[in-house]
Amino acid sequence: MHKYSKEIPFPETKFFTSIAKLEEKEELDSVPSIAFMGRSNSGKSSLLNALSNHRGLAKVSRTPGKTKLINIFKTKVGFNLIDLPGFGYSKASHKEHKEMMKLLEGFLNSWKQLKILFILCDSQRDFPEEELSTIEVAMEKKIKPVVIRTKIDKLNQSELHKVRSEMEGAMNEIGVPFRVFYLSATTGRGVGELKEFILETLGVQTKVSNEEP
Ligand SMILES: Nc1nc2c(ncn2[C@@H]2O[C@H](COP(=O)(O)OP(=O)(O)OP(=O)(O)O)[C@@H](O)[C@H]2O)c(=O)[nH]1
Ligand SMILES: [Mg+2]
Repeated sequence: MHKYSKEIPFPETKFFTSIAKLEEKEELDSVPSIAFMGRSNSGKSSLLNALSNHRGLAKVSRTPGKTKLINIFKTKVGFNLIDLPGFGYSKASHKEHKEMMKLLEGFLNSWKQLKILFILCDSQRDFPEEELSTIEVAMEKKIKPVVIRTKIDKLNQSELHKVRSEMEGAMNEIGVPFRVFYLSATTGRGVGELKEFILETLGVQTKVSNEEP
């Protein structure tokens, strides 16, 4: 049984490996995993760093399109975190975009033990229709889709309210509720709640007891 205390940093994450093609995944997909998907610059790498209390773990960049590989990080409590390449950045050619979307689609279709798909979206941007479709695809594949609206430190109360309404609208549109988190990797707001959600969903024990097993 894995044990984890909220007081220690989130599952002491370490970089494990990168793959450029799904053919390279070998047995990697047999480990329970959670993945972070979203447009380039939506804050995937920053969130990974915030979750693991490790600033330099995943590369953060002002230049969109920094993460081009599927980067896999290992936690000490039996599951992997996956930083997926961002898509939709302006400098990407049509061909590059198509290749990236194919890779992401293939990932959803083939990654065996994907437990949660986090779909990140910058709170200052509108939630795209394509992301709505991704939520539906994940649901069909019995992968739990969870939306994360990032960078809320940049919003005032009324703007945050608008983002919440937008997500309620999105749920009405697809007719099925899904979980949404509103957070900031910069201030840490909402990150603790997300950590607890991940550990709970993956069935990792969150309190260390003094009793012998
Ligand atoms: N203010 C603010 N900025 C953030 C936050 N999270 C990320 N950023 C900034 O947004 C930019 C992009 O962040 P990344 O984490 O590299 O984004 P990404 O989704 O991994 O991008 P790609 O690797 O290109 O797909 C960086 O300049 C970050 O510093 C946040 O919570 N608040
Ligand atoms: Mg990145």
